[in-house]
This record gives sequence, structure tokens and C-alpha cells, in this order.
Amino acid sequence: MAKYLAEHERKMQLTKEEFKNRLKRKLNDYYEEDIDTASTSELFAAISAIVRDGYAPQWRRTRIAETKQKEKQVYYFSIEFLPGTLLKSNLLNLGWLKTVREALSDLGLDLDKIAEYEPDMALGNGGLGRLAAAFMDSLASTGYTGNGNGIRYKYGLFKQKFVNGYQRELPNDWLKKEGHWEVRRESKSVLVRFGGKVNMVEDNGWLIPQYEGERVVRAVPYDVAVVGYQDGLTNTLRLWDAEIPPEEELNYPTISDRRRVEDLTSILYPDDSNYEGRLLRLKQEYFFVSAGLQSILDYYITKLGNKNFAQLSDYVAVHINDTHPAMAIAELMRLLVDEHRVDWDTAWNITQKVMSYTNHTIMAEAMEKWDVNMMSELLPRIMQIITEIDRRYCEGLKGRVSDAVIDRTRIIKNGQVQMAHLAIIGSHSVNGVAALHTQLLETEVLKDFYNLYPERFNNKTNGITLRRWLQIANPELSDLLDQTIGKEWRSDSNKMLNFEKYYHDTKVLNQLHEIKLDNKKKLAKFVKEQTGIEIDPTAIFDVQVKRMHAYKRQTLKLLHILKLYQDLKARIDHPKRVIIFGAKAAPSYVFAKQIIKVINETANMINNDPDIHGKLKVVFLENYNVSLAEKIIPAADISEQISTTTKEASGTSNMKLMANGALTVATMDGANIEIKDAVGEENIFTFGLNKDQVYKYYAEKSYHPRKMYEEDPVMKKAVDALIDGTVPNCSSEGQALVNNFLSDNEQFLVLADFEAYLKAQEKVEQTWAQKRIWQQMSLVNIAHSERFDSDKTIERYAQDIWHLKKLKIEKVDR
Ligand code: 475
Repeated sequence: MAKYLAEHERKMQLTKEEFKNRLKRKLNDYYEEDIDTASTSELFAAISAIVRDGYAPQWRRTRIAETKQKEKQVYYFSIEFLPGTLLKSNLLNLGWLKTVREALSDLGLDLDKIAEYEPDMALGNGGLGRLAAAFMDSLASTGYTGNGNGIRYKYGLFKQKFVNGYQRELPNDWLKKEGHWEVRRESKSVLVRFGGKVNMVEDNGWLIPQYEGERVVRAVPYDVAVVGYQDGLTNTLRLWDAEIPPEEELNYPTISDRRRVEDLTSILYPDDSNYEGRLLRLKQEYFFVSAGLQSILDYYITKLGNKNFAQLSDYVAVHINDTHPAMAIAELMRLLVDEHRVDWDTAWNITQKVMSYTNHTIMAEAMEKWDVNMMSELLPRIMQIITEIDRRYCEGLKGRVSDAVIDRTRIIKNGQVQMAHLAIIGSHSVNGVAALHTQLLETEVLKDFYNLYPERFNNKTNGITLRRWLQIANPELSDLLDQTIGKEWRSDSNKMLNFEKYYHDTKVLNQLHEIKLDNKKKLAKFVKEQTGIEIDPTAIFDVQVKRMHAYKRQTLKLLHILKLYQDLKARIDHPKRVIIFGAKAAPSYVFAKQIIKVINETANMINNDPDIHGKLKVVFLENYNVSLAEKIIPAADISEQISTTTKEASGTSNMKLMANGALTVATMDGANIEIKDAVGEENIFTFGLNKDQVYKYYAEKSYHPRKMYEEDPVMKKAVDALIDGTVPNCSSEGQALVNNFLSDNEQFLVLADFEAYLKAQEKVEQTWAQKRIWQQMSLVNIAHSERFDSDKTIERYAQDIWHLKKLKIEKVDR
């Protein structure tokens, strides 16, 4: 095998000429076309085939090393993975990006144009899904065997369109163009059961379940290679599709029976924090959890040749990404106790050692709860097992803590299964995603659990794939880093700190300015093509990109826009600014959709008002996704991170924007605090209520925004613009926003932060006038973004939670 691989790899060395030859050959073999006659889709297919050939040996090598070295592996269970497009990141990680770009350019072709053909693999909503994809990349790049386990949704996150300023959702049929990166692994299929009745019968002194009338679905895995950077591993992201088992065809006689099976993996629930879809969502959760765990145990038994489950945690870590896969705890118990006849206590011990859990939000509505009746009907055996876990939990604590604590922390309460409680009780580790968030979990949201099990709690601040956000999205900045600090930063992000040495280097500061300007010109061109709006690349590009949500407070930005507009109308001058939004609202989230409508109408009004001489522009780009982020982020001057303090668990766009040299306007929320710690107070614009002030408002019920509004004429004028006819065509939506702002129950305290936000923005304007200082601040931000490299985050998970060792694998000669 080693010989085969060595030979294969020698062939894999890629020069420009070799690439051109391969491209010609592939086009010929597949389509009987030449380079000059091939279409973009054909070019894309041919290049992706060359890339697949490129990573195949390392994929194989990784698998062989895994079974030989038997190092512990982590399985990252997540209902969302959001890798975006893969062509350029696979090329980059193979070390081929430059060669291929230049070879194509020799042929008169543009890699970026061809790459645009690839649809985003948007199997996620936002932060949580993108983080899962980042972790996949980092595990492979840092040399740990990490496997993703998720769902192969037929339709990814909806495509967003604006019609008359309203959000419309279109299906995102990303697979219509064939899946270029996946391999169907028929032989690894497993069966998953739903519904029916369970009767426990005795067998050799063991109570085992007998199922009656259940529906059997076949889970078929599609494996996607996760190519580690340069000498990294090539790991596997396993996504499950639902099919009718051939032997069960007779049980699915009608079209609607069949459709029900297809529906299982048909759509990604488009809810971020706000959560709705019920029964189908529960089915999806169990489906990928059961399939994933079955394949893990199969591997453990057959490949590792191990039947002693007591050692499972020496070989396997299962990570539960938010509560959606929390049923893994009950399902592993079922598999161990029912299928492999491990006694309950041993099985429980194993399960707790194997499982770990990350919480991504403190928003109460995102805390999953399932109706006991629904769960009993759909998953009768799982419900029995959860009931038993709950019973033993309560029994174990009885007399040791107060009944009130038991009652607050138990899994089943008021006819509902509390998934977060199941996740915490069944895991050895519970982590938040930024220091403040973890602290709030410990002291507020999960306080009882923290008192019971302090040793389980730990923080793992999020990270981003710097490779994608710098080397792919911002090649010019990457080149500048190469020229100044050398190329090592590309594989060792610590080296980025050396960029600070250029703090006083006028040439470098000017280059930074030029690069930003160039990226802004590119974005301006794109904006013109997409929206027809002309924007001036020399203006401040002020960016807020993230899901649309009340707590993220795009509304605060809106009020700032209205204030600037009113000033300009009154001939009070401000530096030129372009405000850029990208945001999808969950389809069922009425308020978020109203905000979109109002922002769009405000933009329309401002962009067409000749009185303000183009000094202010507002651009709301449609369909924000990873690909669009790659265009916007490198062009940003300002990064808006203005959530209500305590509400944003971490944020990750804050990290991407900082890495690209944007300066952050930030509340002291989530990871913003750590950004401030990294760059220093003087290199960030902070403002707003702190966590104690926020909690004080809640505790004392002392938030009276109408009073603030009545007493602050500037605020009043900005708010009134939404209802006094200033902003046209959205009176009902404008009214809804105003009602919300002025209500004592407004949770996100928008008006409370208004004045402080304006002050922070004034500081932004003053700093903008001092070009050199701005560039220096930008430079410091770039240098310190190394702290948020997801490779570092993953090292901490690997050490502290999963206890992994790196796989030893020979260097690949490419
Ligand atoms: C946080 N998604 C960010 C990011 O840790 C954080 C919830 C329910 C159903 C489906 N999706 C969700 C989230 O809760 C989510 O994306 N949370 C985000 O996770 C990564 O940086 O602050 O809001």
C-alpha cells in the first residue's frame, strides 16, 4: 500500500504544465471538449476532478493510519455544517492555489470566475454551522482525526431575495448541480427505526426490547473529504441521507409514504435561535444521531477489533454541538444496553466519558424542549431510556441537595424533555463559546448545574479559519504579510504578531491603505452590478453582517443611519459613509422581517435623495452567505458588533472582520471583550451598557424607554422618522419597530444604548480623519487576529475535552 501511495503521489506533484495537461485530459475524457470550447461548468467539473485526484491518496493514507495507530478520534455531531464553497479552499490546502490560478491565467481563464460556478454548501444557518465547518478544517490541518457527523440536506439554507423591500425565500437547490465533493458509501448504510411499540421481553435474564409496527429508514452516508492544510490529514465529514430500505419497499406503498422518507433529509430548518419546526425536526435529530453512533460502534468493533466497550472512551469522543444532537446520550445508552448488553451503570459511565457538549446561546427560546408525548410516539424506546436517566438522576441527588434544585435541573418537567439538561447530565464537559458567555452560563443560566458539577464547565472561545478569511478572501493582504513578516504566518498564525513591528512604517501603512481601497473598489463594482447603487470607495465602509435578529440590534444601526441622514439634511456635515448590511431573517420571525423592510425603505429613500450629495449610502445586499462574506469582509473599514451585552454568545464575524483590518464598534459582549483585550482599548471603539447594568434593568424592571425618548430630542427625531412619513412605504413596519423600542418590555435595550452609540460613532469619524492612526489601528487588529485562529481553538478542545493525540503521517510530496 505504501508503495502504491508513494507512486501515486509522485504523479500528484503539480506544476503549471502538469495542471494544464490534466485539465486538457479531463475535459477531453468527460466532455470531448478543449479548453477554449469548454463551458464554465465543464471547467469547474474538470478542475474539481483534478482536485479530488489530488487529495485521494492523503484521504486513504489518513484512513490507514487511523486503523493502524488507533489514536482516539473525535466525532463532531452537528445538525449544521456550513463550509461554503470548497474549490478554492481545497486548492489552498493542497498547496495548489497559486499554481492553478497562474496556469489558468496563462490559458486566458480566471479561477475566480470558474469558482463562482460552485453553489455554496449552505447546510447551516449562521455562526453555529460555520463554526462546525471551521473546526473540521482545523482538525485536519492540525493533525487530529476528527469526523463530522451531520445531515445531507437536499435544500440548504434558503436563498434570500428582496421584493419591494420584503424578504422572500427561495429554495436553495445546491445539489441540482451535482455534488462534486461527496462520495456515496452505500456499504456503510445503517437502519434507523421510528415509531411503533416496544415491549420489553426477558432473554437470558436480560430485558430486551421487541419492536412492533415501527418504520425502518435506511441512512446512507455521503462522505466529503476535509482536506487539511498542506501536510495535514484528510478527514471525513459524513452526511446522512434517508432512503427506503430495499427490503422494506412493501411497507412504503404510496407516493406520500415515500415522500415522508425523503422529507426527512429534505430541508434545513431555517431558524437561528428562534426555533419552530417540530416533529420533522425531532426525526432529523434522531436520524443522524442514531446513524452516526451506529457507524462509530461498527467501526470500533470491526476495524479496531474491540468488543470491550468499557474502553470506548479511550478511542472515541462524541461532541454534541448545541442540544440538537443531545439524543446521542440516550441513543448510545440504547445501543450499549439493548444491542450490546452492557449493564446500565457501566453503559452510563462509558456514555458520560464519551460525550461532551457545547452551548451556543443563552437565548431562552433556543433552549430545546420536546413534548414527552411526541417523543414517546416517535421514539418510544429513547423516551423510556431518558425517563430512566431522569429517574436515576433525581434518585442520586435526593437528600444531597434541595428538592428545589432537583426539580429545576431534572430532564423531564411539565411534560417536556429539557435537552440542555440531558446534554449536561450525560456529558463530562460543558463549554461556552467566549469567556463572558461561559461565565454567564456558570452564574446565571446554568447556575444550578455549575454548583453541582463545577468541574464539567469550561470555556472555549470560538475561532475562525484564518486561511479562508485571509489567504482566499484577501490575497493582497496575505501578500503584504508575506513581504513584511515572511510566509510562516500561513501555517503558524502566532507569527502574525510580528506585523505589529510595522506600526510606524509609513510604507507598510500606506500599502495597507491601498489594499483596503482596492478591495473596496472591487466591492463597489459588485454592488453596482447587483443593486445598481453607486458607492464611493473612498467613503467609510461600515459593515454589519450576521443573521437578522432583535438582539443583534441592526435596529440600533438603523437609528444611527436616520440620525446621520437628518444631520446631512440640516447641513451638518459628516464624512462620507456607506453602510452595508447582509442578513437573513428566519422565515417565521415576523419582527426580523419587519426590520428588513424598514432598512430597505430607508436605504431607498437615502440613496435617492439628491440633497445629501451621496454623502450617505445604505446597501442591503441580498442572500448573505459565506461567498458573499468573502467579498464584503475584506472591504470593511468598520465592523459593527453591537448586540445587547450578555446576548451574543461569542460572534465570529467580529473575528473575520478584525483579521481583515476593520475596526470594531463594539458592546462589551461575547468575544468582543476578548478582541478588546487582544488589541487594547485604544484600538477598538467600545460603548454601551455593561452586563451588570443590563441585568439590573431586568431585575428591577426599571427600563422605561419612553422617558428616554421624550427627553432626548435627537433620539426622538430619529425614532419618529419611522412613523412621521419620513421613511416611506413602511408605515406598519415602522410602527412595529417604534412600538417595540418604546415598550418597557423591550429586552434588547436599544434606546438605552443609543446615545453612547452615537458617541462611539463620533469617535469613528474623528479617527477616520487621522488616516495614519486609522491604518495603525487596523494593523494592530490584523496582527492580533491570530488569537482567534480556529486551529488554536481546536487544540484546546483536543487537549482539554477530547484528549486526542495527533496522528503520525508521512509528509506528502506534492
Ligand atoms: C451564536 N444557532 C454566536 C455562534 O458559537 C456564536 C440555534 C437553534 C437552531 C439552529 N441554529 C441555532 C445558534 O444558536 C447560533 O448560531 N448561535 C451562534 O453560535 C458560534 O458565535 O454568538 O449566536
